[in-house]
Amino acid sequence: MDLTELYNAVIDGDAPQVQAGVKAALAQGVAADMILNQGLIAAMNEVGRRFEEGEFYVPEMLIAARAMQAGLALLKPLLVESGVKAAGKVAIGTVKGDLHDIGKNLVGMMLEGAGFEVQDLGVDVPPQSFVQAAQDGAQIVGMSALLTTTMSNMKNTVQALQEAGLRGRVKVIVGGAPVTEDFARQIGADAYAQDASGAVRTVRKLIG
Ligand code: B1M
Repeated sequence: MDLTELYNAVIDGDAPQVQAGVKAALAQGVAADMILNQGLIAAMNEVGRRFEEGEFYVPEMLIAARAMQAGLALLKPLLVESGVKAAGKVAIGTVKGDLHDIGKNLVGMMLEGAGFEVQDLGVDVPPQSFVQAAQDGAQIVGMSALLTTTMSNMKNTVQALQEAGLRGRVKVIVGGAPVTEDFARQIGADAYAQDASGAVRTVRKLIG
C-alpha cells in the first residue's frame, strides 16, 4: 500500500487524517513496523529537514509531533513484541533540558511490550531523578536526548550514578538522534541503541 497520504498527513499535522491513514493501512494488512518507519518516522524526518531549511517553525513541528503521537497510539498494541516475558525494571527518561519525547515513548512502549516493567520519568529529567529511580530498584537506566546541547546531561547522569555508588549494579543505555556508539562509550554508558527494537534487544542482553 502507498503510505504517501499518511506521510503527508503527519507533515500537515492533521491528526484525524493520520489516524484514518493508520487504520486504512492496517485494514489492508500493512505491517505495523512498516507503517511506523515508512509513514510516521519518515514524515518526522522530513519535518526536521523543513525546520532546518527554515520552511517550518516550531508550531508546525509541534502539530506534526501531535499528529504522529495520534498515529502511534493506534499502533501501540501492535508494536509490542511477543515472546518470552523478561523480568526487569527499566527507568527511562529524556535528559534535562530536552523536551523531545516521541522516541523515548516509543522505546518505553516496546520495552513494555517485551515484558519489562517501565518507569517513565518523562522529559527534562535531572540526573538526580535517574539516581532516585535506580535507588528505587531500576536495574536499567535509559536516557534519550535529541539535542546536541543536552547530550552532556547523559554524562552528568552517569557521573551522578557513579557518585551515588550505584554504577556497579545499574546498567545505562543511551539513544536519540545525535547519540552514537562512540559517544556512549566516551561517557561511560554500558550500551547504545539506534532504535526502539535495538533498545529491546540491548536491554535483554544487559539484564542477561
Ligand atoms: Co525539535 N529538534 N526542537 N522539536 N525536533 C530536532 C531534534 C532537530 C534535529 C530539528 C532540526 O533542526 N533538523 C533540532 C536539533 C538540532 C540539534 O540539536 N543539533 C531540534 C531543535 C533545534 C528544537 C528546538 C531547539 C527548536 C526551537 O525551539 N528553536 C526545540 C527544543 C525544545 C527542547 O527540547 N528544549 C525543539 C522543539 C521541538 C518540538 C517540541 C516542537 C517537537 C517535539 C515534540 C515531542 O517530542 N513531543 C520537536 C520535533 C518533533 C523535532 C523533530 C522534527 C522530530 C523528533 C522526533 O520525534 N522524531 C526533530 C528532527 C529529527 O529528529 N529528524 C527535531 C521521531 C522519533 C521516533 O525519533 O526521537 O530520534 P527519535 O527516536 C528514535 C531513535 O533516536 C531512538 O529510537 C527512536 C525510535 O526509532 N531513540 C532511542 C530515541 N531515544 C532512545 C533511547 C534509547 C534507545 C534508542 O535508549 C534509552
